[in-house]
Amino acid sequence: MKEMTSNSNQGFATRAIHQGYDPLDHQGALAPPVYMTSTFAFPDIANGGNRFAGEQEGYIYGRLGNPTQTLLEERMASLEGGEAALATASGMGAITSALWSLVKAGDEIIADKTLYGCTFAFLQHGMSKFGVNVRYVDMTQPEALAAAITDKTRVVYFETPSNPNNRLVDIQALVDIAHSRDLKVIVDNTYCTPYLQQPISLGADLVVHSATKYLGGHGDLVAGAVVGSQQDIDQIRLEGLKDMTGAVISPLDAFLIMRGLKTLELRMDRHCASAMAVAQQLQMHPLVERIHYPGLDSFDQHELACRQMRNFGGMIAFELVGGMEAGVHFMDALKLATRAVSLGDAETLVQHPASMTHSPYSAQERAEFGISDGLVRLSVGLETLDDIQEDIQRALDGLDRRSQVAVVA
Ligand code: 4LM
Repeated sequence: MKEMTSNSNQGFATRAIHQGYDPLDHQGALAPPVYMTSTFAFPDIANGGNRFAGEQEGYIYGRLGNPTQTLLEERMASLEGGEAALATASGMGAITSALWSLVKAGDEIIADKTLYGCTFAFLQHGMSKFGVNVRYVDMTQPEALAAAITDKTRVVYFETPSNPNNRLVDIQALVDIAHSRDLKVIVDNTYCTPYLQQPISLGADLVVHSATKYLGGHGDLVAGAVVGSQQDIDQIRLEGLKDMTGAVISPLDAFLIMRGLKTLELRMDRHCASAMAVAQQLQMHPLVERIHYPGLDSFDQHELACRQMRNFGGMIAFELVGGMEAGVHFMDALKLATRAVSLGDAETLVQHPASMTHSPYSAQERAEFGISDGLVRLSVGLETLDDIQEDIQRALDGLDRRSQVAVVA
């Protein structure tokens, strides 16, 4: 595999656009070529055998790597501040490839209480089938992690901000506790992207991403990534990805993620600015009962958000007076926002976690883990802010009228 080279003196956007690629090495092509190939020719059998044995450089087969994928991996490693990266077919491909590589039957994983629904399903129903015990603690309270660690614990896993309700975890505090017991810390950085938060600089061992979201940014692909030390990434590539999940990224998707990365900084600035404005708008409305947005002064972990994140992200969760029924009416009344799962796209997306992304949690688990049935999740897009706000205002005004009619009746 190609050595990862990083010019960390350059700024984030510069590296997102240029890292690892010189057009003059590629016939002057400004955009990197897409190597649409499943396998790679060996000059002779001895050379092929040496590549398999890891004794000679060179690509072998598409499930192990591809030059388009390698370039994306170099960019992701640079942007997250890791030694190496692995691009995968999906965020779940990244998470499962990493975890399958790091634990064995009898080991224990400690995870945060609030996770993306399929991550929870994988841990709760997948890992447990193979004798790996998973326990959940409230990682907003670092001492809860300290109390939960046993001799069998190998990995600490969390999202921050968490999907769907934007709880924050103090990365540095958790890393200090985990490393004092020789545990690996994996942080899902999907909500922030490396532009807003770099867990490795705070001591995390591995960062995982759903690149489907902000990294790709255009709602046209499914992909993922893992970033960490060269040793961990080699292990995850050669065990987790090659032999266990097979979740290899397609070269075309690797190209599209790199196209997305070129505008990541610009897009994130806009997502953050618009989300802040929408959060303030929602906060002022009398029918909004509770709002979870790290940028608001009223957010109970606002101080941690200011310390840990460059800006506050594009995701808002809130609950309306009238609970789930009001939330459903609100979402159905939106005309510009699209009712769809996923996040981080140019389009504003709205969805109902309890019946959609977090339906793998049972009703009891959702209640226990703070995912209320009334929660509405909004991924604030890149449309003209006035239009996003007008759409939301109109849907809220519709609720207002409904509640007045209800009072009169
Ligand atoms: C969603 N999320 O929330 P792939 N990690 C986080 C995520 O939000 C997701 C994944 C991993 C949503 C998908 C429908 C924090 C996904 C999984 O979907 O496998 O790329 O990522 O709406």
